[in-house]
Amino acid sequence: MSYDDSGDLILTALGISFSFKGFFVEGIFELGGTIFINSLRMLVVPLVFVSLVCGVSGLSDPSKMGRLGGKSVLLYILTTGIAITIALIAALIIKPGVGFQRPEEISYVVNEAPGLVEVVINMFTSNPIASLAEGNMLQIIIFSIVFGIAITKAGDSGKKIQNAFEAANEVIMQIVNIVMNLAPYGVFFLMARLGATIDLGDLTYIGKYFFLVLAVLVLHAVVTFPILLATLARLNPFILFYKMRELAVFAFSSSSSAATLPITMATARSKLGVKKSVASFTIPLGATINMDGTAIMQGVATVFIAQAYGIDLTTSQLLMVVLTATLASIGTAGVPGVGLIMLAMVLQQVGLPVEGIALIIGIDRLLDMTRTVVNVTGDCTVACIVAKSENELDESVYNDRSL
Ligand code: DAS
Repeated sequence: MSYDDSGDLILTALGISFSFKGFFVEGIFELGGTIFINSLRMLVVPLVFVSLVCGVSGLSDPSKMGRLGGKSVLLYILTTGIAITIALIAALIIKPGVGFQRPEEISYVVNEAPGLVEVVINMFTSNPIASLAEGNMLQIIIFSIVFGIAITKAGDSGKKIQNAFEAANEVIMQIVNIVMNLAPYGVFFLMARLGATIDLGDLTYIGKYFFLVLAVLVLHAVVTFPILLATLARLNPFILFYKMRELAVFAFSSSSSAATLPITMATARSKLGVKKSVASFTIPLGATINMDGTAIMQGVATVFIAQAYGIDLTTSQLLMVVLTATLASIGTAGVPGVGLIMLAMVLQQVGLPVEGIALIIGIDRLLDMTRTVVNVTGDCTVACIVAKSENELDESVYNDRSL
């Protein structure tokens, strides 16, 4: 059984829990749900630390970085920042979680959010081991980036450390696979617990969350990317969408930017006319550090969960969400469900209850499929913009609709 099979289990879980309301809440479902949430949280620190060090030590390789790498990283961070900002604004306007009776048995104390200056100072750790142990994600992210850059400047010693981190990353991705394969059971327990603690009427709030995420995903894909393509590269965005149709289907069905990478690469090169010198750098980079769709889910989910728990997010907390989600996406590999693991980190960082994931995990599968399409669309968009700016885009290929 894998992450894909969550759907059937959800209906079963909801059916059981509505029929035995209250009976299972304290027992097996509570236990199973908590174990699954903890397994997501368990992954956050090792996944972010190791994949970020790998990501940065790979991309800041001087022979690769240069103008091309700088443009790509800037555009990827820009589009992800735009995505999460749109998501936060939309969620603050629509208020999908306001009035949602949060699960009674989860008590929650609002952490006093630090001011912006304090946030910046706190980003630089005095003890990285303590930061890892405490799960201070901004400190871990900054330390990982610095550590990754230092690896590239340490010659053979750095290469040895980089190889060790690449190996560790492989192992950690196997742990992610194990946890994701257990996801259907975790979703079952969480939905059963949720079903026993909320009223049918509350499901409308989850529906509002679901459709708001979808709406922002579509908005970002059909507005932000076309504007960037038309203004920065003077390219017809409709041609990009038309040529990405097979790629979109695979990204949707696989829910994995990483698995889709070979098709993304082939699409960029043979259908969009991006030359190999650019595609071979920007596309793998994007599959790793560019997750606009995921950032959108994290933005809406964070506001939704805060509203469901009756918490008003301060401006510095909202900025922290933008910063954390944007930076964290740099090192996160594109595999099914990884957005949920990163959501746990964002919630932790802004002091919100990670248990709030239980409110949205049941409908995350379809959102994961959709946001993966947005992630790879962003990768192709940036690849075309960078290639055009480097005169490495064959426009006759890009404009050839027969391809
Ligand atoms: N499935 C991830 C990807 O491959 C996206 C996510 O989990 O949010 O891009």
